Amino acid sequence: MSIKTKGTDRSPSGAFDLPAFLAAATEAVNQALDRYLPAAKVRPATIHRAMRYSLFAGGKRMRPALCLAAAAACGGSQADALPLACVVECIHTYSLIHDDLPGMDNDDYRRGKLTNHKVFGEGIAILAGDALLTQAFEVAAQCRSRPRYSHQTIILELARAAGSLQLVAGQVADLEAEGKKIPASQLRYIHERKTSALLRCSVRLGGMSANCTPAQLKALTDFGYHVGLAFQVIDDILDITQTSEKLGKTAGKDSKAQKATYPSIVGLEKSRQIAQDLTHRAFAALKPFHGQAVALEALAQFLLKRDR
Ligand code: GRG
Repeated sequence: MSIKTKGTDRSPSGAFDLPAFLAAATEAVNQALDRYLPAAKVRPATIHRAMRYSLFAGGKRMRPALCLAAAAACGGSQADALPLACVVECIHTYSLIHDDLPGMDNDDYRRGKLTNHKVFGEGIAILAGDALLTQAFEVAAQCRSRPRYSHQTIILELARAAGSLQLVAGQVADLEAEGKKIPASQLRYIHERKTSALLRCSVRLGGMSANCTPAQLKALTDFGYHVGLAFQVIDDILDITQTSEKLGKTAGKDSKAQKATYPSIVGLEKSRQIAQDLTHRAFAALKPFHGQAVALEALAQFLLKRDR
């Protein structure tokens, strides 16, 4: 069955119905994640409860939605994209659990709830992150390979996005930049890795699940890169313009931790302009889809306007 981005996903006015798409994607992803993860009672129950606690804490599921939307743009099926949508959410959740640890950002709240280590203790939180990262590769190894994309290609894609040259590199550079004045080029380096790498990987994996052409993969890569950068600029803006209640995590943490952000370097207005420009570049990347990438377009617009 192909992913609906036409028909029932059209609102009565004929525009793409993003809320309906997001609700259906979230429901499908939550059900699939529930199937992939060991049940909370499975021994050792503590680790499975901790993994599930953060995974089902109410994240926005943007990476899975991007993965499913990319598959739809390439004419793929939900059944083929869903495992990879779950994989990117497992890696994302692992990174949040570890980011919140006392040795990293030391945060008490995430996704509107106490952070994993506050509930389960530091040791179990570290292990819950480790187990979610490993779970991601277990699920990826069982997904359906496609003529152009073998399991090896898919697993390499994930390992590179999550490894010490991308996601981990971003976190290292972020930690090392704390309390320092860094140039905008270094901030871009951090954002490319800590945020954009996994978003770009999400859309690329969606495309791969649909056996996309090399030209489509290139377009998705360009789209994911720019949406990923915009996502982080918006995240920095929200950190200073929204409340902790709205964000579900401690607001104002960046300036408190003397973190370099776009607003701190170029100001709020210029940051908004940068986020808009990056989103326009993301739209431009979708040209080769000739209007077939409606869900990706709607998601990029939604991410630019998001308030949490
Ligand atoms: C620990 C290896 C390692 C990496 C951590 C994810 C991360 C890197 C740090 C968390 C802080 C941060 C600002 C990361 C950038 C990505 C980002 C904005 C994450 C929040 O993503 P959302 O808003 O969160 O999609 P939900 O909870 O909705 O899934």
